[in-house]
Amino acid sequence: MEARPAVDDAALGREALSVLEANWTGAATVPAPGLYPHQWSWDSAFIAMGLARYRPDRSRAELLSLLRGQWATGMVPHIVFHTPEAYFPGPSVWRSHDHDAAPRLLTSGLTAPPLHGLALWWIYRHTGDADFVRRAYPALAAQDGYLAAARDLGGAGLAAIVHPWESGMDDSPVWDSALAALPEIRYGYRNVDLDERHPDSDHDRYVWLALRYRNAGYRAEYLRDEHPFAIEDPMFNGIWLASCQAMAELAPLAQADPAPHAERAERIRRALLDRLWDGCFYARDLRADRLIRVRTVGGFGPLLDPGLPGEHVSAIVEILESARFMGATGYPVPSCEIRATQFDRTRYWRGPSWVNTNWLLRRAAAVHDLAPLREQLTNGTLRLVRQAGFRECFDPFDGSGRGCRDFSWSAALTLDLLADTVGA
Ligand code: 2M8
Repeated sequence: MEARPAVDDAALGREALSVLEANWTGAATVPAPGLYPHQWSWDSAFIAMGLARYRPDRSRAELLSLLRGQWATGMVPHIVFHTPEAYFPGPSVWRSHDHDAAPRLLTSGLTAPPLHGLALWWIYRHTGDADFVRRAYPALAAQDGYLAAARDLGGAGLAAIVHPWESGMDDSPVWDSALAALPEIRYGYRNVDLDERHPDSDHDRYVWLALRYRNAGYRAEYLRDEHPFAIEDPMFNGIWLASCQAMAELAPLAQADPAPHAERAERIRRALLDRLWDGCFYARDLRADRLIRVRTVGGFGPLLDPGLPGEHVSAIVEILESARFMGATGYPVPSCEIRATQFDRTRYWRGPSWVNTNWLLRRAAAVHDLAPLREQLTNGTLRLVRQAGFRECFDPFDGSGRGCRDFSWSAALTLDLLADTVGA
């Protein structure tokens, strides 16, 4: 069922809820029927936040269901397979069941942006449910511990991603140079047949990287010493920082000490500024030991930090509002700088606008009291879904929908925007 453009906010809200109802499997919400038939990690965090004011029961269930896939190491996997539905790469590729630290549920072996601390805070803020905080807090503290212990591959306090899928922005041009440095692989695997996606050669490299990590037993030492892809990404770390701050506020409710969370947030901030800043935030390739100077929406991630110094806030907002990003497109926020040679308005994470990144930047605007920017992001995002429906992403110039339909985070975050607009 495609969500049709709605004529008023109440109808739009009902359509969003019906998309989420249709995508609920009984255990979790799938990102979209058909293309993504399992539970994805940061999708679930967005869905939980979007539902917090409408269906607090489902919001809590969404987060808990994802955490059932958490490994004993604290790692929250990027996919949890609740059903036998076909998807590539599925359980037979990841083989989580062969790993002692993995849970009984089948999962992938990679992680995803750690948005879940912020999601827990969001649920608490809108429901006041301290029991739920007490219940979910230990798992999220363990996730934080995992990132600090196993992913600080650069040794300065940032978490490194070890696969493009871990960024959530799979085809971003930021990964191009690191992928190009890998050997040429020809498996011929494909999970979807969409021209908007990566070329086959990239997809084969994705699979090759995942298999190398799996064959090394998902060991942290292997990641540190041998894995050929290790990148400090500003969006992943900006989200981690926001979750650490959220956990510092929640810790007392769980009779835990907030100080380690606050200290971690400060360490991430310092490392972001020391290692990724050069007029704006760039990702750092740890294997090539250099900044990757491609500006994408990922570079705005550290804006989620209320403690980001004012001069950095102004510099980033200027770029965001400039003709390089939302200043020139009709709709916020292109996923890649439109003047970059890699920009492509039709290709997944290489140009189109996404509801989740718009929502994160709107949150960042709220954190820094940037009311006009917040309003622009709210209105622009609502215009996109009103006109094109709950699509996976959108052409930033004409607002037409791209990727799959009935996409859960587009629906869920629309609900959140509507709740603020109409005061639900
Ligand atoms: C996309 O990622 C998956 C792999 O994990 C894919 O390309 O098949 C990304 O947009 C990611 O951010 C998202 O979590 C996932 C499910 O919506 O799809």
